[in-house]
Amino acid sequence: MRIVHNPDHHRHQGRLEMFRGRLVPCHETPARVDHVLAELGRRPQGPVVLPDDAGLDALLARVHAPRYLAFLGRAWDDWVALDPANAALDAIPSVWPVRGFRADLEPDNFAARLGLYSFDAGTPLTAGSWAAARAGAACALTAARAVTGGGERQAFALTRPPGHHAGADFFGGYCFLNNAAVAAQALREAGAARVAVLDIDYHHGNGTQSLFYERADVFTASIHGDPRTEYPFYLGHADERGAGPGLGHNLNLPLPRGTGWAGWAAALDAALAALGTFGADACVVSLGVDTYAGDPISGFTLDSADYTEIGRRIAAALGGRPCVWVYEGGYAVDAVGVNVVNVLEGANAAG
Ligand code: OKS
Ligand code: ZN
Repeated sequence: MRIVHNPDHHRHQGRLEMFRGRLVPCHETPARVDHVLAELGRRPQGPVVLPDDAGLDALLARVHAPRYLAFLGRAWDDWVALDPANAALDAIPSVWPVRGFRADLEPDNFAARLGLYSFDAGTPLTAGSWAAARAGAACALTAARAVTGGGERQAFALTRPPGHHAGADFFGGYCFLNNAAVAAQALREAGAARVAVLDIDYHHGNGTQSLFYERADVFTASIHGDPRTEYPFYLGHADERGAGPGLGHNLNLPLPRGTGWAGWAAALDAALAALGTFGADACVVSLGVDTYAGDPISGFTLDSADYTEIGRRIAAALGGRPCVWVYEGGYAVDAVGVNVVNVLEGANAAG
């Protein structure tokens, strides 16, 4: 398995996120990737390579709205232009257009634009966020190329910030660019007629779901904490099955907070059966390890050994078809290295 490491991930380093009336230290830290890389040094799973961004900007424009990409590319400079003192602060939105407001017009005011293109106050935008996120999308693209003519069956995009909450024109949930969607689109354009995205992060992949909701060529499945009680709250219910040509091509498997291995593994088997029925030619896995019992912001109770079995089951179900693994959440920093590499080890053994 080829590992594509984002060398610019540390350039995104948010300081504080809004949580229940307080600004608290960000959970989504550079250590999350550093610990996985360190564990890969101890238990190598394949060559570690750097991303290649050839063709990336055109591909990004087929996943995200061009005006959103333009906004992200200059957001930091616009933030500092508001007030030079802002250079010492992260940009955090505090106003949003909800139902009935105009979303077609881009406000001249930067704070208003920041709200137009986001859905929470937990995702600080920093001086290096765009560089880190763009290099992360390049990792996803490079991983997709590795499994489509690049001589590998599996590849892992080892990157942060994560991506699965980011939609066509919005950031949130620590995500700016949807790396899994970039990989899925790249697999499609490399010739895979039917691509599946399997999201096993604790949180519903609302961005990924919305990007492919009306498409018949990309099947999306997500196993996650029930949005009635869990972030991102406003999407991820079982009755969301796709629309138009995509009807029947989205599967949500929400599980109650507290779910352990037995319940979670049954959902995984159901998702893998649905992928088989769909007839995916290639797969992208949004690999969050915030399903771990020790995760500070999540509510499932998987243990480290379970992750090996997850990798094994997914790779076995794919039967050698190309698979791109993309790092999403996971905040028990002392355990994320072991848990992620356990998945990759299980996948390598079965794939
Ligand atoms: C409120 C808490 C936000 C939770 C974000 C979850 C990010 C994640 N500030 N998504 O997969 O891990
Ligand atoms: Zn998550």
